[in-house]
Amino acid sequence: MIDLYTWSTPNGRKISILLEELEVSYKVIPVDINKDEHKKDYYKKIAPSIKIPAIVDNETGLKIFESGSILFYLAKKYRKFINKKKEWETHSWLMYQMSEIGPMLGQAHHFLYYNPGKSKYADDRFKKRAINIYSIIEKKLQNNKYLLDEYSIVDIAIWPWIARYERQKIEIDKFPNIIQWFKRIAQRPAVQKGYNVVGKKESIPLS
Ligand SMILES: N[C@@H](CCC(=O)N[C@@H](CS)C(=O)NCC(=O)O)C(=O)O
Repeated sequence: MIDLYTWSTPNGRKISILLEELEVSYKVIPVDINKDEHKKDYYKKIAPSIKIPAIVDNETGLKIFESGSILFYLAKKYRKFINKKKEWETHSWLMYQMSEIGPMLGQAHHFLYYNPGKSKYADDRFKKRAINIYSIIEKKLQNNKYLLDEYSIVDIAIWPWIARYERQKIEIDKFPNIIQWFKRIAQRPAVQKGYNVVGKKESIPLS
């Protein structure tokens, strides 16, 4: 049994989607970041980063934080959603998601959606970075159903961030490959289930 500490955010959803895909039994422990529940002492012992998501694997006793690390751990443990022949390409794309896609699109949410007009410099910077990210993904999906041939943890890591394209002020019609890929993944029952395991129910866009 896996304990999943999470909230209804793109990083949190990555893990509940993968756990649903793996059909592993898991328990959701809500950590409402809007109420600072991630700052409680008990949680800092699980995630010293003081961020969601985190897991505790009760089988091994391991505590794991950072969503990319959790995705790798679970995919390796259950030998699914990671193509052995493409393990290092999986690493590269996952690192790109963790170091660029998540942080930059997160900043886009802060400036373009929650605080538009507060800083023209930041608005311009993060809009440009967001468009750049979408252009890279769009190109990677040219003639490909999934980012690495087969559906993998790379799709699972990126997809919940694309679900927030409206907050990032992205004109999604300019990215037809992304739309097709997004809809393809949105149809998966595990994705639909894993999208709403905690917090207020949200509908999946574009579906
Ligand atoms: N790199 C981390 C980022 C985690 C992260 O930023 N989590 C956000 C929610 S998506 C959070 O806990 N925010 C609360 C805070 O920063 O105080 C990961 O991918 O796990």
